[in-house]
Amino acid sequence: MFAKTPSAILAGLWGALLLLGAGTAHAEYPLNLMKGVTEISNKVYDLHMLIFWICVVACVLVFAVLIYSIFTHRKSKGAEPADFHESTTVEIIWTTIPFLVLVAMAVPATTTLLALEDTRDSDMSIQVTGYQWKWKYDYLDEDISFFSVLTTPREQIEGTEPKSENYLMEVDNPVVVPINKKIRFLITSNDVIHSWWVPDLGWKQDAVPGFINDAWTELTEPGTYRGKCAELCGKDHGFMPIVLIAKTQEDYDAWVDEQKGAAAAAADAATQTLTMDELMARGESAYNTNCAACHQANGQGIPGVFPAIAGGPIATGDIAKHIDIGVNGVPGTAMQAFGEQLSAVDLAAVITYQRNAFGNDTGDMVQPADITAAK
Ligand code: HEC
Ligand SMILES: [Cu+2]
Repeated sequence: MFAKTPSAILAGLWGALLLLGAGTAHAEYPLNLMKGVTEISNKVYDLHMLIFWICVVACVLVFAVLIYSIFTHRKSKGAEPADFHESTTVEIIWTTIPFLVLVAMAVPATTTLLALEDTRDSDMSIQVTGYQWKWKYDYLDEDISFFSVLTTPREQIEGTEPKSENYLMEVDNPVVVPINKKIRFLITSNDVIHSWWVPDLGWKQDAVPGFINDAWTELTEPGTYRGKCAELCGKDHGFMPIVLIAKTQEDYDAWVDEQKGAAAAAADAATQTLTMDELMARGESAYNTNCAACHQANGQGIPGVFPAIAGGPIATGDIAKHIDIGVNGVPGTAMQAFGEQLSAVDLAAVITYQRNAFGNDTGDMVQPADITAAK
């Protein structure tokens, strides 16, 4: 049906691409760098445009001279090549001009880079830690600390439900900051290399285990800014988005109070005794958010990589060992220490759930106090 020469195939592919391009809205795929919403991101954009136009001018000039020379001095017109060697004038010219162009580019580039890296005199600091596959935020001045996990339901990911507007770009606990404050981010990782990237801020920063990188931003407009992990960090790399919400100082203060209230309530809840139904309901949702990425929603795991919880020797065996793995993880494996990630209530519930779901029927209940004791 089709001519199978390489050029015909290439032409076909090119045609298909053009068709695709024509069929999709241009606004969704802007060709240029985005401007972002901060002073720095605009500086980065301006720098990018400046360098771009310098390149355009250089390109036009060089090709103009080249094409003109080839055309006017071609052999068929009887052009005689010059036969001089080592023209000092030419050498000086072709060294000086590029040198000046490079200096003209280096000055604004360095200025922008220095401004981008200057985290001094910040008003507040947030430590950002990458985990497989979620982010943790510690507000160093406020004693607030939480994990931020993807909330897109598995059904949407597996395609059995239509995808929502913020598909794979939504989390349970967004990182909240006040506007008109210089915020310093200290970025690191707990396991592998991740990268914290919110395009509207104009930068991304690697999160490297054992290192602390810093970066800063100052937002002027309240709003929601979304981003994602930008370093290939394993199986669920595409499933650890970032949601940054900028609020007015007043709203931010209210949010801080709310967070402190929630922390107190969690401490309170850790002393309660829950019923089996309560534990199972809470456990199911905690399992789907925190464990299903590896052990799978049906508890079957992925053979050879993530052990099955259904009928598993730990989940149906020694309860103390199960709690220990939940709290302390298995060092050196992808099984993290959830003791510091989940509240005592959630961890008690998730372990109860694992022992009584997927056909496991130990009938065991784990209470928050058991978790606190194991920590
Ligand atoms: C990032 C992937 C990952 C996530 C998320 C994860 N686990 Fe695991 N889990 C593992 C791996 C890998 C092992 C096997 C560790 C080993 O080599 O012993 C494991 C082992 C276990 C075991 C022992 C199973 C057995 O029979 O050996 C239990 C129990 C367990 N995990 C509970 C949990 C709970 C509870 C959660 C959620 C709060 C969770 N896991 C989330 C990767 C994960
Ligand atoms: Cu990552």
